[in-house]
Amino acid sequence: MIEAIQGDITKLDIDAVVNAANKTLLGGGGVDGAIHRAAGPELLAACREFGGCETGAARITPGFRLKARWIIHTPGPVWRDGEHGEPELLQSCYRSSFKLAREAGAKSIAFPNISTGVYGYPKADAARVAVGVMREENGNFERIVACCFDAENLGLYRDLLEGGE
Ligand code: AR6
Repeated sequence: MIEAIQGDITKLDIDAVVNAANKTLLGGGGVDGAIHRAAGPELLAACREFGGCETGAARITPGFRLKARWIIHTPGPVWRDGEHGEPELLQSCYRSSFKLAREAGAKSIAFPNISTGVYGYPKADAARVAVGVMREENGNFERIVACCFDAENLGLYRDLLEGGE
């Protein structure tokens, strides 16, 4: 099942949470900062080992102090005008994250609306990309969660999920 909820992704009781990271994987603001604070300093140490990550790719670490068993880190595209491969890169973030989750054996996974904060991707367009890939993967997971920090995002995801769009 795919569901949209409103809440803090760091608090979820779920197998895997996805982090909207940057290419250094060394933390930052937004959901990335919240995940690093909640998971503890071991997360930064684990992320250093990767030596960074390309936009649209993903890396997996343990969840450390989170309830989640795994954290999947994916740098989303910085929005310019939509003509610089942003939709394809964003789709690749979701596909790469789902692949790592499947390989790890995760049955439940939660995503923030990647790239729509600091990186400026229009929220409705990003949610449409997210839900498209979530539908492709729905059969491979027991639970896929769009974890929305704010009511605006919650409304966008609920409309997409209810509308069958
Ligand atoms: N739980 C769920 N969603 C959240 C949370 C949370 N605790 N906190 C924020 N969001 P952003 P980006 C939502 O800016 O645009 C960082 O500095 C937020 O409302 O976190 O991909 C990284 O290091 C928004 O909908 O990520 C990168 O440098 C969504 O998460 C850069 O920001 C994504 O917003 C990545 O920018």
